[in-house]
Amino acid sequence: MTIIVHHLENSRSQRILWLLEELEIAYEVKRYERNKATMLAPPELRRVHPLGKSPVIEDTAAHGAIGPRVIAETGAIIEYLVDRADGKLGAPSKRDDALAYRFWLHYAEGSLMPPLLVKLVVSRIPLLGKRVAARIQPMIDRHLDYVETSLSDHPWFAGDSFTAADVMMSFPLEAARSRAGLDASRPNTIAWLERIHARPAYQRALAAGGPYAYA
Ligand SMILES: N[C@@H](CCC(=O)N[C@@H](CS)C(=O)NCC(=O)O)C(=O)O
Repeated sequence: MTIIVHHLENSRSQRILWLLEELEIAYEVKRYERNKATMLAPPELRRVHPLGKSPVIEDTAAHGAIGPRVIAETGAIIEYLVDRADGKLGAPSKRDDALAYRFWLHYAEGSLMPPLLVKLVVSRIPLLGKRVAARIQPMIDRHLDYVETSLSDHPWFAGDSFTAADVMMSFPLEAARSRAGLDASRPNTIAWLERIHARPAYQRALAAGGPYAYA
């Protein structure tokens, strides 16, 4: 076992378990629970990486500055694992598909997650929260419309084949379905969610990671 995944319940790290299953790389899961009041990660995660966030992986077969190599940030972990698997599920060979692959890999955390997170955080503020959250929804809707159109002429984000870009896009779209109005009015995106959830590797990752609220 060379990869240890520091997996926070109901979080972005579910994607890493799924990718490891798709790539058939053996791994061990260290599961952490959120603080019930604040929803933050427990302090133990800071002992693995100073940011104390999830996902973080340790590759015990590779050495960093001190001890096993530690990698944080979902996109960086995904690229690391794809490289480690000799490019499996990485950028397609067709130029346009390769550019789309890179785009979605960055877009998931760089553009789509921020308004979803802001909405989640402000909606928890008593009184004004719901009104502020409503002002953010049009911004999210524009993203969801863009995603819906992008999935209208091919089944996967980087074209005709499933890639790690689909893994990267899973968490924001699962979160959007759960709390930001993604529903059957965007059928391409819902069909994509159903396709990813039907993948055997996705199901194995669920079993490995424990309860996950967004599947
Ligand atoms: N952009 C980072 C975000 C990491 C992040 O914020 N992770 C959340 C889980 S979804 C977390 O650890 N939250 C708990 C906390 O901030 O204490 C990534 O994709 O890895």
